[in-house]
Amino acid sequence: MNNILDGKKTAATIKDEIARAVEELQAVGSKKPHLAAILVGNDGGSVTYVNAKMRDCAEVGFESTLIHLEESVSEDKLMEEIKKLNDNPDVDGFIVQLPLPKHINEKRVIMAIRPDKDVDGFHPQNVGNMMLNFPGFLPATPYGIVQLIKRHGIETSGKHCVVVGRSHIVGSPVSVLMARNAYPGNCTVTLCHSRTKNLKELCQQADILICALGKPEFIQADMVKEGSVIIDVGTTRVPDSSRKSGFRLKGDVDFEAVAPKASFITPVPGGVGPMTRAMLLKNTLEAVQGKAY
Ligand code: L34
Repeated sequence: MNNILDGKKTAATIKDEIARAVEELQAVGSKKPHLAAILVGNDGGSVTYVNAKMRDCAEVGFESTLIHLEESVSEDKLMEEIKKLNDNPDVDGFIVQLPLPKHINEKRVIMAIRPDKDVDGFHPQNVGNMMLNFPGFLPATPYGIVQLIKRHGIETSGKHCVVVGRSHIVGSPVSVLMARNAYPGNCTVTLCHSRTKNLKELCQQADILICALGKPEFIQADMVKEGSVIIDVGTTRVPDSSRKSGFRLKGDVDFEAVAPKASFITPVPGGVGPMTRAMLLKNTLEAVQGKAY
């Protein structure tokens, strides 16, 4: 099929660009960009994603540091680690992988990260900058989605973009980016969530449908418009005894049924996930280049 939005390939191109920028930085005597990640506990998905992020760093010539804390770590101890990274001039950017264990106040954690090192773009200062179209860090998944659209030359101006899911890390910010007076952007955006009454009808009206709700195969063929662009953010692990791992990843979209109707569609895996990781690297490079702050 030639309507695949290949996130893996696009992410590889972006990583090549970043690797070249790192070489240029080093040629003028700058140090390597340095990304740190704090991982709390052993959630299967989180461990996989953070390890992949650390591998990505090596691939593009970044330095990386993984701080792995036990599930039972106290909030104060986590805050101490954040303070150390805030104060460490060698660290250009860092993330605290979510979700966090229930006993930790996520809001307090996000508020503690220095906005100019917040390469996840989760701090209210970066969220506000995004809303106002000021320089700052864009959250990696929404940033990856708009890059995927841009690098495939997909028209967005005047289109109806329907976003399903209003999370702080995907649905809400991507709805802002798609509505901005920019390219990609200039969409009429409808943000749908669990209380939306006529979800199916709204999805059927979408020129661009972005699904980020985490329910495997929620979007069926009869919910999408012929010729629409389908962006699937879901990566849910479902049991699969035929796999060595015992599971496989499923998106929010029934790919087999929906793909024939779509002008473009992202696969899972190999769609938005790799783009998320590439844009984290991009933000870290931008932190070094002083583009955001
Ligand atoms: N702080 N927490 C923070 N920042 C983030 O940007 C994230 N996110 C989400 C969860 N929590 C976070 C991620 O990193 C989701 N996410 C993420 C990152 C990478 C991938 C998926 C989700 C990814 O690489 N997916 C691959 C498959 C990986 C696998 O084999 O499991 C894919 O092809 O979709």
